[in-house]
Amino acid sequence: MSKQFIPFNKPIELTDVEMVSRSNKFHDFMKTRRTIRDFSRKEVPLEVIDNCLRTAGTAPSGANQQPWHFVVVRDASLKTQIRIAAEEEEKQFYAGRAGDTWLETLEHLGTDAHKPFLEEAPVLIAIFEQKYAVNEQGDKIKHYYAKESVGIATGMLITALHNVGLVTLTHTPSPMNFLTKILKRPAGERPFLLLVVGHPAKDVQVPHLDKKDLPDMSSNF
Ligand code: IYR
Repeated sequence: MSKQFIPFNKPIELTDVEMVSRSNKFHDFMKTRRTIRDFSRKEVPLEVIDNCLRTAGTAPSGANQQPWHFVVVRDASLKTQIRIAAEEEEKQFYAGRAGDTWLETLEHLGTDAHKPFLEEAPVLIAIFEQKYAVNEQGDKIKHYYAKESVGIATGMLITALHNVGLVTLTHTPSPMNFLTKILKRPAGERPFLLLVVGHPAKDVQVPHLDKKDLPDMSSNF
């Protein structure tokens, strides 16, 4: 593809004071995001999910290859199939495959192999990383920094969903190959994670967690 450049119109122009205020407000809002493991069955408009996916699709990616695919699952029988397959993997995970150290590290979250949210939540978004694309001649086109790119897009998706008051669970049953089979995805794609999306169940509780303070996660020179 030949090089083509167009003018960049800076979308927002703030003073330093306005930037401080806006960054504080955004942080105050983002720190209210919590991972939720108990969902209500209340539906979510598809248009909202589509718009949040459009936001995810604005993410930067290696060579702008956009190496992601999002499968939105609302169909009850597909959700049941996913729950059955995920719980099968999770049973083995919690019965020993994880190893004692991993299970001890997880203990404070109170998770187990039981995953009712996979049927109860109105929307599951299976996120796939495209390791390569296949062109019309059938050649494989390698994607660069695919994992980093799909990770960034997923973070933006989680942020977009939080912005409309929905809650999410980043679920990573391991291994996740069953998603490729159930959702009939092509060979160049690997399941990246399963995002559970909806409204929280009534009176849901969350673990009391601390986030790192700035000095514990950043430094200045
Ligand atoms: N995938 C399992 C285990 C699990 C692993 C991590 I790392 C977590 O932060 C939470 C759970 C499960 O979903 O239960």
